[in-house]
Order: sequence, then C-alpha cells, then structure tokens
Amino acid sequence: MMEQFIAGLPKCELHVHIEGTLEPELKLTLAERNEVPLPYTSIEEVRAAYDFDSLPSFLTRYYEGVRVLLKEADFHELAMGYLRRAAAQNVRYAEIFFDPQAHTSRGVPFDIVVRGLRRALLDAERTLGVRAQLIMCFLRDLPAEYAMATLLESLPYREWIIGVGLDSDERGNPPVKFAEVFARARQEGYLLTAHCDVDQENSVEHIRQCLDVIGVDRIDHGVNALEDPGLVEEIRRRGLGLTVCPVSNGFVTGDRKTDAIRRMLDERLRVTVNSDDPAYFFAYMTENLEVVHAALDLTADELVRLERNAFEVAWLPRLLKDARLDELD
Ligand code: ES4
Ligand code: ZN
Repeated sequence: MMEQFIAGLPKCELHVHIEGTLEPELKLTLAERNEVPLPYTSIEEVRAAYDFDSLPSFLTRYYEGVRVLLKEADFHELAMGYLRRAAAQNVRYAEIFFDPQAHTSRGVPFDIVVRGLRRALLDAERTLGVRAQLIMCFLRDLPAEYAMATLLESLPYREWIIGVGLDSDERGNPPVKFAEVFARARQEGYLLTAHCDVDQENSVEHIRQCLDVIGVDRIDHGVNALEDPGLVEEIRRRGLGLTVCPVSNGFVTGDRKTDAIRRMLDERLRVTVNSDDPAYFFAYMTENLEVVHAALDLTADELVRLERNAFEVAWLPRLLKDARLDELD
C-alpha cells in the first residue's frame, strides 16, 4: 500500500554523484571496451568488493571504478543509465554531482566529461521527460590550487553547470580550505553547496564554516547540525536544504541516521532524502524512501513533505518548481 505510494510519488533527487551510479555491469563493459584492467571478471566479484565500512574504504572502490570512464560516449552512457533508472522511479528532476578532477587527474579532458554528461541531460529531457542539472564538485583531499584551476577551466561551460560542491574525504579538509575557490565561484554566478559528512570529526565546526565563511546555498548531509541549537536555528532561518542519504550513511557509518530525519522534519528543517552513490549502495531514490518509511513509519503527508522540501530547495526557477510542486498537491 505505502510501497505503491512511494513508487508513484513524484520525486526530486538533489544528492547523487554520477560516478556513483556506475553499475557493475557497465563497469565491466567499459573496462573491456577501453582495455582498462580491473581485478574482477564477473558482476558477482564486483559486487562482493562493495563491503564498505567507512568513507575511505568506499572511496577506494569509487576511484577504482572511475578509471573505466575515458570517452565522451562513456560519460553519456553513464548518465543515461542513471536518468533511465531515475525516470523509472518517477524522479521528475535531479541535480547531479560530477567530479571533474577524478577524470582530469587521469588525463581525461574536462571538455570530454562535461560534453558527455550534458548531451545525456539533453537526451533524457527529450526522451524520458526527466529534467536535470549539473553540479561540479571539488575533491577536498586535493590542494585548493587544483580546485581553483578546475573552477577556471569550467568557466567556458558556465551555462551548463548550475553550481559547485565539495566532496571526497572530509577528514582534515575543512570548508575554509576552499574559501577563495568558493568566493570566486559565487562571483562567477555559481550556486554553492558542500558535503558535511555524517559523524566527521569537527562536523559542527565545518557546518558553521559553511554558513559563516562559505555562504552555502545548501548543505549536503549536515546531520550533525542537530547537535548545535544555534546551527539548527540558522539553517531554518536561511531556509537551507539538507540533502540526507540514509542508505549511504548506513554504509559509511553503520547508522542510517533515520532518527535525524525524524528530528529534522519535527524541527521544520528542509530535509530531503537522496541516494548519493546508488550503484555502490544498491539503493536509488525509492529504496532510500522505503528505508526511511520502514524506520519512521512516515505518513503519506510526511513522504510528500520530503519531496516538497526537495522541489522547494531545488536550484530551479520558480515557475519550473511550481510546475513540479503542483504534481504533489
Ligand atoms: C561520496 Cl559517500 C561520499 N562521501 C564523500 N564524497 C563522495 N563522493 C562520492 N561519494
Ligand atoms: Zn555525496
């Protein structure tokens, strides 16, 4: 009954890494096509290696996987695969992260990455009726200078990228490390977000930096904000969205943090539910919503609230948001 309701709900995904949508099958196909050696020969072997118990153990597999992506067609195929699965779950709109440095650091040109992804977005809008936009993430465990160079390299593609984010290993890499990069990104008209991963050391301090130094327009994860009433109040006052990813949280911390979603709903924060790296965590939007529903016994109104929150904080013009919010009435 509620399963049907969740499946049919019009959805908005705001936290998905396109490289994290690389399904084992496509990983093997591209490895063969591009002659990239992988330590696996079967889908079962690929899957068996997805036994993460921390963010670093996940990131090792994630960066191993991206090595099969070399050509524009590979990035197109990757994004089309995600958008097909998203559309099948009634995702009506998605904001998709990509990690250009995971590719330029291997000698794959920025232009190849962004053109392949862009073409998939245009094709998906036409053939699947799902709209999507791109958010470029900087890898926070690499130097700020490399992030700045990436930002400058993106400027010819400014109209194809809605905003910038910050991901990869947060440990020892606080938001302030990228203060200049984000300031320049804002000047160039990009919207700003940053990962504030669950249960990172100094998480409250990092979220505070995002608000006071970076001036983010959204917070990715941000679950630990609940530890500080001042942060909760400021996030509510600014109307900032929080993109929480319960199944991902379960893999990297051992706790899906669904109680935090309950508290955020009760606190009237704009909490949203998202998939993060669905091919690695075996859960797209519907499965993430089912996990939250199973833990919290959400009402239909609360499920709708989660999707309304997502469309409200989406980086879309008002008219396009309203068109999608209408579907939830
Ligand atoms: C990520 Cl789960 C997670 N955390 C940080 N950075 C990431 N990039 C892709 N998935
Ligand atoms: Zn993420």
